[in-house]
Amino acid sequence: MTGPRRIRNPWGERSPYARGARWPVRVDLCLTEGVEVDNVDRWVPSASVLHSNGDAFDIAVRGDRIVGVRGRANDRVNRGRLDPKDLFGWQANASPDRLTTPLVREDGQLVEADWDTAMDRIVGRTRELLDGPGPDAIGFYTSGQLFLEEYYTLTTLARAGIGTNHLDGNTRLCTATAAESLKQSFGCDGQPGSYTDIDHADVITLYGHNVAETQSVLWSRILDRLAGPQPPALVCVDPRRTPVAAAATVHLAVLPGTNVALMNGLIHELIERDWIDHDYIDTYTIGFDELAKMVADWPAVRAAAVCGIDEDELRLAANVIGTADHLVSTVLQGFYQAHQATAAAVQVNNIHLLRGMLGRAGCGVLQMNGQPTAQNTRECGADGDLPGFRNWANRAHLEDLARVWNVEVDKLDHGKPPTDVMQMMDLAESGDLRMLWVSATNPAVSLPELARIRRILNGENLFLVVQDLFPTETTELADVVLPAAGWGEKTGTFTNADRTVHLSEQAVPPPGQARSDLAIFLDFARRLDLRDRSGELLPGWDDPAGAFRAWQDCSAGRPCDYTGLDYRKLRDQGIQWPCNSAHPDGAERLYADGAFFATPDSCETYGKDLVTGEPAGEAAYRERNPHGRAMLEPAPYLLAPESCSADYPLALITGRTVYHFHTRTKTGRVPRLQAAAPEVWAEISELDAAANGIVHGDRVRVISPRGEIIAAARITDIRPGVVFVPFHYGYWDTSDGTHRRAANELTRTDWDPVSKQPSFKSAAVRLVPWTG
Ligand SMILES: Nc1nc2c(c(=O)[nH]1)N[C@H]1C(S)=C(S)[C@@H](COP(=O)(O)OP(=O)(O)OC[C@H]3O[C@@H](n4cnc5c(=O)[nH]c(N)nc54)[C@H](O)[C@@H]3O)O[C@H]1N2
Ligand SMILES: Nc1nc2c(c(=O)[nH]1)N[C@H]1C(S)=C(S)[C@@H](COP(=O)(O)OP(=O)(O)OC[C@H]3O[C@@H](n4cnc5c(=O)[nH]c(N)nc54)[C@H](O)[C@@H]3O)O[C@H]1N2
Ligand SMILES: [Mo]
Repeated sequence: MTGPRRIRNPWGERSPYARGARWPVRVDLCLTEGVEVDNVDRWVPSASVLHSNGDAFDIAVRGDRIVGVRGRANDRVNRGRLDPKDLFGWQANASPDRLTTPLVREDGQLVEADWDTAMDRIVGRTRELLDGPGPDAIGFYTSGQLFLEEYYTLTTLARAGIGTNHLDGNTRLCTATAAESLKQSFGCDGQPGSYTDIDHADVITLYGHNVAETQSVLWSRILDRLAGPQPPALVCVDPRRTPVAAAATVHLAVLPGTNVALMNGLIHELIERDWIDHDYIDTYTIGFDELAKMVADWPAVRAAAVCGIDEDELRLAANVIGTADHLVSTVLQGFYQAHQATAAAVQVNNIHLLRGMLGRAGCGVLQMNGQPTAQNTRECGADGDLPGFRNWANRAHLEDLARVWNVEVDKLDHGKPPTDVMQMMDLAESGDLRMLWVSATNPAVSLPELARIRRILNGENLFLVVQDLFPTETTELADVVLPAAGWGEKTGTFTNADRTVHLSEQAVPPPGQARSDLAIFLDFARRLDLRDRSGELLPGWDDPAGAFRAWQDCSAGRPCDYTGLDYRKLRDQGIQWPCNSAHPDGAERLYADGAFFATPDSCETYGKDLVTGEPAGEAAYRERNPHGRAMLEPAPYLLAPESCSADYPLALITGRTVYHFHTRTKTGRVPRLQAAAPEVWAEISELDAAANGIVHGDRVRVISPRGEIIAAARITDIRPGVVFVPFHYGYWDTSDGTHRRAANELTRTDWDPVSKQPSFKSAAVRLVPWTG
């Protein structure tokens, strides 16, 4: 077994390579004690579901058991490498406390039941609500962790079958801003760049992205470039000294919530120093004058003062970015989970448009995803979007979708955008939403302001269905719990952050009576007898391959065109969409030709106001962007809504460690990973520790206006004034139910008005030594 070495060194050995060369292969392997490569029964193709990188590997199987994993040497994403979660995460599958039978609530207790009983309760309640208040009383809250086939099935049954507008994914918490920023700038979702851009870049800029811990194989790629000839310069924007910051040429440790001020300062410098590509701007974009006008007020001195950084450092970063030949930028939660999330992320796109750094090798923007299958939630319309990046406000797009599903268009047309999960929580709170079906997400830990979320999910008038692998804080609140088959126990496809599609095949049977999410959704649709306009079953498929084919039809001619893919091709290697007759082997980059999916007839959105989130409407868009160019969009900097005060003097930010995935339902059950980070902690600066009488290792109370947690103090070189708490730790495994460890006890019910993504990285807190 690749042992504890990789716990201590998550990135493994270096394989240096030169600019423009091919990233060398390094095959990582982890097998159970006593198992060798040559006594494995079979290897089953798959990829990681513990982040968005899409690391490809084969699952080692002996008998009916998963006994390890081996990275795929030929895959474009990882070239054989695996990160610690990839290496050990599969061990959670065999955990003894998997959910193996459905549970239903009887006299206040969850008790074991058979599938008929559980499904009859759900179908009974659905019928009752459809006959009464109608489809708007029913909501679905899904994930970024199911498979494409499952999302497309859920979308079909929810939107075309039941006809509700209330379907969203936890992608709302994760990559809603990635999607929204791409829509705002390029007219449509779809990652412009490719991971191979890393191989060619001379500058890599990471905005609020701790890639070293969150897509660590991608960081290995960057480390290997740094170790080779002609290494790239790195610019890191993060209040903490992350491993990325430590390796960076320039580290801008901005105050939380000041990203837009920083971006305006950087763009000011680029324009003032004329580090911009006038031809590109004239030919391919609109909006330059407005942007130039906005940033005119943001000289480095002002931006640096707002961000709490050194003016010369900001200038240096602008110089590095402005003089780059091949610029790659990545953006993630430090930008997305803030009050001006979309506004800030759009400025990164602006830099690439201003510098003409798009659609060429080494010139890519990666508005990153986080979850392994978040891209598919968005593509399939299992979030607040419509399948195939269709525009909810464009009647022709709705008609086209109605044709695909063979239903009446009015069933799909709600005259407003699909409901986001924060709005669903409001609707449940007000009593309008009466049934919520949660699949593959743990909102009782991951949504902001948990005291409120618990109250809502516990509400007497809300019928809560939860479909998971394990008992969780959320299943505890459910009326019906459905045991699901997980990764390795079912077949399906999923797409990573650079549009690479992988196939994950069933390796072993699920435990007990657990069933795949696909089978559960289809069972529900059949029991409800959902039908299309011709009286045919809806969804009209019975298995993953059928769902995939139906999705291919839905994606045909759309930007995310899957028509050229099939399971057989994907068994060999990951392939990037679009994959169709024009691109039979997939497409490395989008927008190579400056042709954006932004014409009024093709765009996914008519755009929103970056301050208010107000949709612009079709007429305004047609007038503004008749030829479908990329859009340079300015944004004013706004103060974060909860600023520090005498009572709450510190800024709280939250995030991740390399060893855990989210609410730890998997990684908490993997001994090596759990041992590496067993308890919640709070990172604080030496200055703040001293001011509060705290020593490294002390237990401290972290208190916000909404709640408090107790965490072990870690004194780090985080910038003074800021506290970081990982959000992984819920309360299900603490003996005392009142002992709260979840960062979201502290966070606020607030979101970016454009993407509706909650601002998990902005709250004010105080620290008090714990004496209990
Ligand atoms: N190990 C591990 N990997 C994961 C996951 C996991 O749970 N564990 N989850 C996956 C998922 S779903 C996601 S979304 C990604 C997330 O991946 P990342 O976005 O890289 O992770 P985070 O730790 O949430 O946040 C990134 C950084 O934002 C910084 N930050 C906080 N506030 C601000 C701010 O105001 N401005 C700026 N510029 N930076 C700020 C934080 O200090 C933090 O280092 O990771 C994926 N990969
Ligand atoms: N404070 C704070 N809060 C945050 C964040 C932050 O940075 N700070 N980040 C946000 C982000 S980016 C994200 S992505 C969310 C993540 O938040 P969640 O989605 O709530 O976290 P997970 O623990 O991944 O929950 C997924 C659940 O699905 C189950 N599951 C896994 N695979 C399957 C499957 O195949 N079928 C079924 N039915 N169930 C399955 C798992 O057991 C687990 O219970 O948290 C968000 N919340
Ligand atoms: Mo995420």
